[in-house]
Amino acid sequence: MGLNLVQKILKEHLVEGELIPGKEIAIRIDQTLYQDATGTMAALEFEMMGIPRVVTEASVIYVDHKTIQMGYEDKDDHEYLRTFAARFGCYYSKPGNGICHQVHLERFAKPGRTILGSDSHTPTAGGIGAIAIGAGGLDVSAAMAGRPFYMVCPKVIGVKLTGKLRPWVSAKDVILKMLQILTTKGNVGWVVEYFGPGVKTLSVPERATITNMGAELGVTFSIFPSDEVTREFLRAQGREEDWIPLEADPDAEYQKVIEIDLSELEPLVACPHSPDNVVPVKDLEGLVVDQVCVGSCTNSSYKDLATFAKILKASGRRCPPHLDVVVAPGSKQVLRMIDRDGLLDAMFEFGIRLQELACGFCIGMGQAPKNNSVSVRTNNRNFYARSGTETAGVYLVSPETAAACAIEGAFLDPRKLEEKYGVKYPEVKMPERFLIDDSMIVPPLPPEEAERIEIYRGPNIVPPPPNDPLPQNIEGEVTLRVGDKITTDHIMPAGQRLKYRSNVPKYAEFVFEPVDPTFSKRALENKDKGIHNIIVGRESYGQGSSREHAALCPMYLGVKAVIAVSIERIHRANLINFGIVPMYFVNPSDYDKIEQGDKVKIPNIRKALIEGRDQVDIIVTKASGEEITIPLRLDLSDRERKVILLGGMLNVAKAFGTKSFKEIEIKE
Ligand code: MIC
Ligand code: SF4
Repeated sequence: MGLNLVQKILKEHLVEGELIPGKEIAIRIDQTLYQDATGTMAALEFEMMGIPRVVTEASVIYVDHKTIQMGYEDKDDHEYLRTFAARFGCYYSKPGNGICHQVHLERFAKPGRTILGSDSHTPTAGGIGAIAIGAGGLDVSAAMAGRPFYMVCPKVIGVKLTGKLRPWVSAKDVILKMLQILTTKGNVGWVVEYFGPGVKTLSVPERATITNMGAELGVTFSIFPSDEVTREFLRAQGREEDWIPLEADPDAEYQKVIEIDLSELEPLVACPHSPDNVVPVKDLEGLVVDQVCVGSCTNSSYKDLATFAKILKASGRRCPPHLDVVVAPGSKQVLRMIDRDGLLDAMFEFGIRLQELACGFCIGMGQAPKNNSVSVRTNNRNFYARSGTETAGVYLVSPETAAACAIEGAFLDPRKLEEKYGVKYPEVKMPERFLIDDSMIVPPLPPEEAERIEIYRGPNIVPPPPNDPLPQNIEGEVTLRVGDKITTDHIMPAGQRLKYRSNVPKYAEFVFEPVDPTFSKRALENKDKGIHNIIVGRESYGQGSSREHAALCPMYLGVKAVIAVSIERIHRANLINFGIVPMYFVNPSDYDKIEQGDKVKIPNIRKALIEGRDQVDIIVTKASGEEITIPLRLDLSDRERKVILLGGMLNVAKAFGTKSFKEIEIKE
């Protein structure tokens, strides 16, 4: 039997284990990326590992999230990262150079490589034929130090693309269709591989839009073949030598196959507050729009912005008075090219507000919409409160639909633009040569010079707090009980709070702020009294971002276990990395038996982990005094059990350096 593309690249990089879906494997990592919001903590963790220099082909640090700089904290963090990069042999992409995933695709990603990034949208680079995975900062730091990355050998969904997108329908609609089919729940342990005749009709940035939002499906990564289209993209980026052809064998097999006929798709929109809440744009026509935001790592390529700008220009209209149209190009390359082509001016003529080349509105850094408003955006997440305004609804669309909404001031199916405003669909060709300017990417220093660099540490740089090994018994209370699809934006809000990413005690004050602002204080009080905190969730707990702070800050507050029906992949790995036990209901209906405030005892949890047990019983005491026993599944690999027993990955690194897990023995 032939191999699919995923199997081929994994096989090349396999360090431990066998390629059997569901079994834990370890793979070698070629490239890594940090961004500034997760990178400061990850870099501090790297420093604790005591490695003199990164060992990867390329490790890049991007400053793109914390660029508003209200107060000294953000710039202090940038300076820490800049000097860290110089000291340890990383590339440093300066603030203003662009969004990590867009720039990485343009300048670093290569087909056939493995890329690990401390950001959940790292799979964007799957558009170029790389296996690109989002992970917690600690895992990325370990890869920079030469440790392999551990993951569950994935099951592969093959998505056969046929046909060709019709005018006004674009890559965003493909991934919104995928979200409609697969939803954001239940895809842990899967990856997506695109194949079929439709692939060649999509440019690399379009493919990258599709792999980018694979993160919203909850799959570990998504990947496209590397073909002539990939070669042309790399040639236009001046890096044809990075190209290799890569595709599945003709007789490759997939665990599941979905077929999408591109020519049958229509413009789609994801409604608040979940990226899988997808309906056709035509169903919302007439709904007044208050804000349109174009950009983010999903749709900020040259093609996206050129298409958007050309539509605005062709309409000959001006921005309606009630509407704000915000544009954040993805990289300096994109901005300079649309400027060169006169398209920036066309957008200004329409009446846009230009934002910095950064994540910005996507992560709630500025542009918070007004209360109870409708915000139409081309980014990838519309989670509750992420925009910075709890009462606003965010709708996720393509650049074409964003343009139609901007012109109309209300929802409009972009296919109606021709009839209503005389706008013909603009054909934007991929440039033969992109404008290449790497002057804002600082390359690594040679080792002799790097050793002399002193790392800058401002007062906001606080090393990660220590954790104790797992106690014999967990005894405490359900400090918080939440429902389905709790995202890491619920657990650890970004936006205004982002500046505390390198200061855990301070950031921990905001854990679960959008859900229950009293949580942090209550948890800390329990911790001071020796009462363990336990969180209970339902399905898809920990969706969304890779921010390890959603585990690290709860750890600091004394959270010892998270009990849920299902937990998303990156968050689960982060919990383990910080010594918190992820546990699952054997009977999902037992969720209903637990209430917030119930007392919980998990006797001999330490022993259970040492013995490698799969299931434990917990004793829940209700306010009435009634006691119930609930069975929970553990589902941990041997390696994961060791990490938790030792109190997290930092303790492992401190005590055992780069020793393999097989050599680590824990007796009691
Ligand atoms: C996001 O889109 O939520 C972020 C901000 O890029 C995060 C990383 C972070 O929280 O810093 C992600 O996607 O991993
Ligand atoms: Fe930045 Fe938004 Fe992309 Fe996250 S999803 S990396 S915040 S642009």
